[in-house]
Amino acid sequence: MTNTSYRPNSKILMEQAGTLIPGGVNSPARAFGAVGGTPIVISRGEGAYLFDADGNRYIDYVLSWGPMILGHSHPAVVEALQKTVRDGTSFGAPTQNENKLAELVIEAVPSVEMVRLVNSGTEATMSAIRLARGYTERRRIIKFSGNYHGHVDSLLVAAGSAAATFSVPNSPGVTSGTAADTLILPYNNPQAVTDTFDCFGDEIAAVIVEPVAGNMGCVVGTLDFLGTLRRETEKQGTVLIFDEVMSGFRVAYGGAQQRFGITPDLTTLGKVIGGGLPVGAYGGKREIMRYVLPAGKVFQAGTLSGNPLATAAGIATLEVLRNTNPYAQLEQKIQRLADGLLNAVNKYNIPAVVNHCGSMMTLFFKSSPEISAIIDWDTAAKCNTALFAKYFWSLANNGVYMPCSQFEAFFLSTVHTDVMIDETIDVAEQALSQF
Ligand code: KE4
Repeated sequence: MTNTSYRPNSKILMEQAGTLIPGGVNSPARAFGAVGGTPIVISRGEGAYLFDADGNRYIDYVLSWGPMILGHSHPAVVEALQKTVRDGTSFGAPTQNENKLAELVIEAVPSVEMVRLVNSGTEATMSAIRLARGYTERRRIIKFSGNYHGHVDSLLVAAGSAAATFSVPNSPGVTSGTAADTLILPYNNPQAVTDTFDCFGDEIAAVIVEPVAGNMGCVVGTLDFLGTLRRETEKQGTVLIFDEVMSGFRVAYGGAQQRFGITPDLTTLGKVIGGGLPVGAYGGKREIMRYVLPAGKVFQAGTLSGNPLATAAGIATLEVLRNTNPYAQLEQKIQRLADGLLNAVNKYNIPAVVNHCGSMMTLFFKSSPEISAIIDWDTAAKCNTALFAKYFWSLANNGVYMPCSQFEAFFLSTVHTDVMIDETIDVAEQALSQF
């Protein structure tokens, strides 16, 4: 194990950042709020490794919160960017790369017959919801507790007190009017879905769901739950949106919908399809997508949508994934890591479970042995976050960089080796022996 706890430059840089940027970060997920301490400032990435501003090396399991499935500075991506940048970075006009990336997405994702490229997962989910409302001419939407779909006003909501689970804002700046049309249901609860559709079915424009959730930690949607969603939405003419920003090209090349054989009406994507550059996308049935301006009347636009650099990185990434099909190998690696971590927690009698799907995973520190499984936000929220924080720092101080929250998933790349995984298990075991 390497001691990576000496980080004076991260401290200096974060002090400076704190005077310039709210909270010193351009996204709160990086602020280490859940684990305390000073965020680690990263200077570069290479393969499965990150190097911080003090030269410390870490095995990286955050992978930019999912995009870097090929690892950092993959030769194919670097070459594609170097080639593209010489010809200019953005024109605000159609380019061939946009057709190529659209083709790759359409070819890969079962539900997608047409696709619109945007710049982030948030833009994708925001646009998909607007499209579903425009297409159905209905206003209500359903989301699930523990699911995160980006900072879309209508989805920054918490379950209200009302029995009907109408929502209330959970961020200043989100109005009660915006929240009022959003219903929140418990994840992995088919009965709640059926009951809600019995009450509001023909008023519901869309259901948006993470088919494999990553934002309460990794929690896999059951076939019963996802199948109920598909049946109820079909019955009521509601648009079913699979938010595959995280699971897309991650749990299978065609995403969770390919893995589970359940086809939504619309799919949102991001992360992997940009190969580390800003790309989001929403796509689905031609019948619905033809409502999007200028083909239809549902407005959505973006200066840098489909820009040459981002599409070049996305194309390079998807072509490597399509041509090498690394998914079986990724599953073996994540199983190796899961087995090793479970052996370690069991060795020291620490109540914990591992959830994983494809190459995303979470080690949950249960608050008591009575909790048999983490299946939704209620069970996830009971986890021992103080223990998680201790675990996080013990790994971070010994060369293993995990997401800084119990309620995030971590990821493997195609360039994580068994040696790295075994080293990670050793570091984790050493950490857990101190608990
Ligand atoms: P972005 O706007 O951050 O590109 O995507 C939003 C989004 C939408 N849908 C799902 C399922 C997502 O996981 C995300 C973003 N994921 C978080 C990590 N849990 C991004 C990290 C961050 O916000 O910095």
